[in-house]
Formats: sequence, C-alpha cells, structure tokens
Amino acid sequence: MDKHIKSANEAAEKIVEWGEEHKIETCFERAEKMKPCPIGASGACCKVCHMGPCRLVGKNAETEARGVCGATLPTVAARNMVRMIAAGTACHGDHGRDMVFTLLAVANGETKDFQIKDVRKLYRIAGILDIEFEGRPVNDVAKDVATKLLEDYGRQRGEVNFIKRAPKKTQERWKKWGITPRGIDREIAEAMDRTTIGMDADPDSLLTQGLRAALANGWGGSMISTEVTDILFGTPMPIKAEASLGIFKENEVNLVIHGHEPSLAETIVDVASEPEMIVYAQSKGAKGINIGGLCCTANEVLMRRGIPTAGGFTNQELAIMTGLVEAMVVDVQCIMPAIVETSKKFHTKVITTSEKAKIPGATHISFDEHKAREIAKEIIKIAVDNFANRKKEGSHVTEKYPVIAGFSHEYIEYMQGGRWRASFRPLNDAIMAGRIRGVVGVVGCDNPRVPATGTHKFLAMELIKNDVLVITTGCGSQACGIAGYLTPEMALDHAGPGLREVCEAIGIPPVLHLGACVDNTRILTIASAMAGEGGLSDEIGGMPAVGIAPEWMSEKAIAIGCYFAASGVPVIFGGESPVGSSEEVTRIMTDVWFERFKGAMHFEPDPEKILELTLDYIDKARAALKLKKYEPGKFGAERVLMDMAARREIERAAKPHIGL
Ligand code: SF4
Ligand code: MSK
Repeated sequence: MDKHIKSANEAAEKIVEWGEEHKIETCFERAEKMKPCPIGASGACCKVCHMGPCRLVGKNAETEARGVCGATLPTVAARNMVRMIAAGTACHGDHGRDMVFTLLAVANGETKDFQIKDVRKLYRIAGILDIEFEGRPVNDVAKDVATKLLEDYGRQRGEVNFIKRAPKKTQERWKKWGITPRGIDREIAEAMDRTTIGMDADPDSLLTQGLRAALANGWGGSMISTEVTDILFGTPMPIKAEASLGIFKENEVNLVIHGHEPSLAETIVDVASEPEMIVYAQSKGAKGINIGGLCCTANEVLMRRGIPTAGGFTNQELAIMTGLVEAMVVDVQCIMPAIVETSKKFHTKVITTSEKAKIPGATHISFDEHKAREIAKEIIKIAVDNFANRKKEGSHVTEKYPVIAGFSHEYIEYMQGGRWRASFRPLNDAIMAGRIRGVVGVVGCDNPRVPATGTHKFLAMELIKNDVLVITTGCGSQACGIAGYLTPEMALDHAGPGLREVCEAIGIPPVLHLGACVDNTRILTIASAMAGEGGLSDEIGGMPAVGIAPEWMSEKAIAIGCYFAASGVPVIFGGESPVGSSEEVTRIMTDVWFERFKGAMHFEPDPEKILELTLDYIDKARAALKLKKYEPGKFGAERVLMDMAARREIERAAKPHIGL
C-alpha cells in the first residue's frame, strides 16, 4: 500500500487533494498534525482521579511503576480497556433502547408514522422471548416484546434475554467464568464503578467485568437494536444499490443522512419520494430529491431501501466538499464535529436531530418518533430551499460502483435451501469439504491514520483469494462497497476456486454485506446456527472463523471485539494496541481468554501479519475439528449445493408463493 495516500478510495483521495489545494482541512490533515501521545495510546496513562493523571512509564514499568495511589501498570491498562468497553456498550445499548421506545410507541398507537413491517420477525422474537403470539393482535405482541426487551436494560439479577440464543456450551463457559450479563445498564455501571480510584485493582478481575459488559452489548443492546429494527423496518434481503462519493446529482437536491439510528432516515426516504415534495423541489429549480447515506445510517437504508451510500466515517467531510450537498442531517454516533466547520465553506446546512448529539454551529431540529413525518418534511424543505444557494465550488467526482447489500441471518438461511428447507447445512458442508476455508468478518471503522479503507480492501481481497468467505458490517462494508467489492462478479474475478464455486452455485458475492455496526450481532446468530447445524464446532468457539477490525477507532469497536472474543471468536484489531504498555493485560486478552473462551483479542498494525494470523487461526481450528486440510482446488465430498432454480422448483411444489 502506498504510504503517502490519505484514502485508498480513489474518489475520496481526489477530493482530499482538491481540499489541500483549496486549503480546506480534513481529518486526514488533522491526523498528520495531531500525533497520538504514546503514553495514552498504549494504555499507560491513568486519569481517573485528581491526584493524577499518572503516567506509568520508565524502565521495568510493568512491575515497578506506580501511580500516586499505588496502582500498577497492568491495573491502569486494564481499567482503561474496561472503560472503553463500558462506553461502547452504553452507546450501542442506547441505540437499541431508542429502537425499543419506537416499537413501544407504535404498539401503543402513539405514532402513525411507523408501522410493524415484519410481523414474521416479530413472532420469531416473541417466540424466543416466550411470549404467546398465536391469535393475538400484532400490537399486543409488539407491546409485550418491547416491554420484555426494556427489562433487559434495568434488570439487576438473572440474565439478559437473548443469552439463551447462544449454543449451550458457549453459555456454560460464560457461567463458569462469571461473565453472563445480568442487565445492560447494570454491567455498564459496574464496569465504571470497578474502574474508579480505590476499586478493583486486579487486571484479570477487571477484564472479566469488561467481558460481561461487552456481552451485554453483543447479546443485549446491539442484538435488541438489530431485531427491533428488522421488526419495524423489515428484515433485509439482498438489494442492489450504488456506492461512492460520486452518488450526488448535479441537477437534484442532495440530502445526506448520517449517523446510526434508522427511524428518521427511513421517514426521510419515504417523505422525499412523495409527489408533494418532488413538486416542491421542482419549484425551486431541481429535478428531484436525491438521498444519500453515510456511515451506519447508510447501511440501514442501503440494505432495506436501496439508498445509495457515499461511504463510511472518513468520507463525511469529503461529501460536503463535493459542493453538491444541500443538507447533511445527523443523529447519533461517529459524527465528526468538524462537518460544521467544513459546511461553512460551502452552502451545506448541517442539521443535528438528537438531544444526545448536538454540535455548536449546526441547526438543531429535535427528532421525536411521535411526529417523525412532520420533522422529516421540515428537514427536506430546508434542503430544497438551500438548492438555490449551491455555488460552483467543490470537487465533483462521478465514479460509482454497484453494490449488493442486505444479507440477514434469515436470508443466508433461506439462500441455502429456500423457505421450506432453510438451513446452514450447505455452508457447514462447504467448510467441512474445504471449498470454503473459513469465515472472516472484516468489520468496523475506517481510519485517517492509515490510507483510509485500504486495510479493509487488502484483507477482503486476500481472504477471498484464499477461499475465505468474507462478511462485513459497519464502515467496513462501506469501504468494500465504495471499492466495488460487494458484487457477485468479485467471485468470478478474484475468489479462490472453492469459494467461487459456492458463490456461483448460490448466486452470492464472496463479500457479504450484513449491515450496520449493531448488526455484528447477525454474525453471532449465524455462528450459533452453524454450531447447532453440526459438523463443525458445537459452540461458537473453535469454528474456523475470525473477526478483524483493521482500521478501528471507536470505543464501540472495542466493545464489539470483546463480545466476539468472549463468545469464542479470535479477533484481530489493526493499529497499535491501546493496552500495549502492559504485557500482563496483553497476555490475559490473548492467551487467558483463548483458554477460557476460545476467543482472543489481538492488536496488530501490519496488514500482512493480520492476514497471516487470521489464516493460521482458521487452519488450526480446521485441524482441531479434524476437517479436511485446506488445499486450494482440492475438495472433499459434500452435498450438492442447490442453485436458485432448483430451490424455486422445490418451493413451487410446496407452496405457490415464497417470500421471507
Ligand atoms: Fe494516579 Fe491512582 Fe489517581 Fe490513577 S487512580 S490518577 S494511578 S492516583
Ligand atoms: S459508523 S463505529 S466509524 S464502523 Fe457504525 Fe463506522 Fe466505526 Fe462508527
């Protein structure tokens, strides 16, 4: 990879260069100017009390350095890690909570602006929660589901509801090591409590609570968010769309939706296509209204509505710098405050909508799910009215790539056998036979401290060449989308022979888009289903599967990495380790966690070494499961994969109509 480029995405790089010529600062320039403090970056700085901050550095710091209170370096590094997990869990937990409140408002008839789009999914979740649904009004079931899920936040004893979805053996490990989460808020509170001055000083004990909080995210807040979002807005199935900073249209009003929660974004998509709004846009000289997504909001409306995406985290300022964006509406998470400063150089209006995420200088319009359409209309009108103010300045790019997005757990199950024989059997069989060497999640943020999106691209490409099925979420999926990697053609052009055959037979791309950051939980339910199917590991741990967050930057990513590690997945994060100062903490998060949970959390800045470590984990898991040794192009016997035509034939015979 070229070290001098700022973004590995060509369109983004063009805009960054244009910005440099026009003296418009971006995160890339700020990342160059703002070098990380090496003490804080490696987890050796403690600032939890006002006797400090204490810097635990120097010769033999691991054993000899002490803060004013006597805290050691491993204690301090572990505390820093646990606080990151708590923050990430709080962030995704709150996202899930907001989604449940919307579901409750719908169930109580308090809003007419949202409906339950996927009743089937509501029933599926009601079944998991032991809520009776047969013969009951949909809204009554929804109310019970929402109420039961809200209990997960405030529960003091017992366990989070979705824990029981994990394989029995995985649950037993959690029980044995005391990390089964009780309530989402409780685990966050205890993590914060234990990490204050004078509390838990044992790094292993601290990190154990970190894992419990992380599981409260993965099998709690994030999973709640995924499931409730599907209930409200539909369970995703593959849909075609476009990706790139080139999605903006010269002759239309461009409105960008950015952030995480889909409620307002979905309403904006609905309202913007109504004749009244189109006529209004035309009255202002525009041909129509073009909605584009950014970051995880983009994932939500991309996979359910086919809305084009302008990319991930590092593209947010660049979208404004095209000069074509009339308004950027944001809600929560991963919104750079810098967009307001950038917008001042153009005509773009930045509109914040959450009480939890305001930015000085932005226009604030509070979102309220009870009057979502009214608010969406107001926002769209601001964008339309601003069309006349568009100036000539900006770096227009035109390249675009097609993407196929929206592989939910339910669809992956369906695509392997149809509605009546849905299963994970063919995937397990393909792995057992060595056609697919393993499954790797390449997920998480893109980062201006490396050529942004470059490590995602490198790993996704190398892995599929090695017959590894890649699944992707969050900004990782955006990185793949804007590179043109989310298409079935990728299999023909680049995948290894076994993976290519499987992709061709089922008609899927070798890089599967699973959704937003919260949708990493889809990977948990898929892994649980694979364990239940048999033939591989009977728990999540021990599968030929690895998670990678090659360019992570957010505390949410840390919480996600830790819930995968605790669930039994070896995880590799790019960049320098935030606990790299302590050998003991590093050992606990790798060796000790692997021994206890079959998962681990590594940090590795070198992309080649990430690849090597990933394939090593996969091959060792294959050997431990006594699967056929992976050899490119040489496969063992397996069941015949049904193609789409064969599947439809079976379904036609069973029932005249199919659907998810
Ligand atoms: Fe320093 Fe201890 Fe206070 Fe941390 S808790 S800042 S190590 S005195
Ligand atoms: S938005 S947490 S930059 S993936 Fe989910 Fe992207 Fe990372 Fe935010």
